Amino acid sequence: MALLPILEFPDPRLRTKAAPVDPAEVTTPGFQTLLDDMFQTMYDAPGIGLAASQVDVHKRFMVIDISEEKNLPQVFINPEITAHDGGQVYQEGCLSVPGIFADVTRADTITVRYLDRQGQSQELTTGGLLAVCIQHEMDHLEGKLFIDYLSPLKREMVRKKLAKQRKHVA
Ligand code: GNR
Ligand code: NI
Repeated sequence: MALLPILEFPDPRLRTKAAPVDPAEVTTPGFQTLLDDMFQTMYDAPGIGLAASQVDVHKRFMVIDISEEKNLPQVFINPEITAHDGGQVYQEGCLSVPGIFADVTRADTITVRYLDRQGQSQELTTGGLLAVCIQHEMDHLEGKLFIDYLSPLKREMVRKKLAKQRKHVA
């Protein structure tokens, strides 16, 4: 297994629209190893989700584990939201926008169709944090970041804060 480098804003590669995964690829050793590497990278970070786009793989899938014990890994391949209801506000963060947290409004309940890591078609209706996380990861697959929902003024504050953080690291 391997830790993968996570792309950080404003890397233009985070703006790539990801292409569908060929279902025949899902069960190949190469794809299964990539899933394991993404889980290891996500747990190490630590984070509750990781989209392939964040590790410079521009295909439509992500790994998620919102459990306390970090023992409920979930894989969503070629996800499609087929229904959504209501709204919820959650303070989001992103491994690609480190140190920044902001409220984002998203659907409260979603139904998502996807392939699991065995390549089997699944449908899940869920709410709360898992629904937030799925929507956040699906945005990555479209090249979208949670800070895109902020007002121009707040986004400018984020850009300055990140530039300052980087200056201190450098
Ligand atoms: O680790 C993460 N936490 C989080 C918190 C609130 C809303 C979304 C997330 S996803 C984030 C990991 C990440 O950047 N996934 O793309
Ligand atoms: Ni993110």
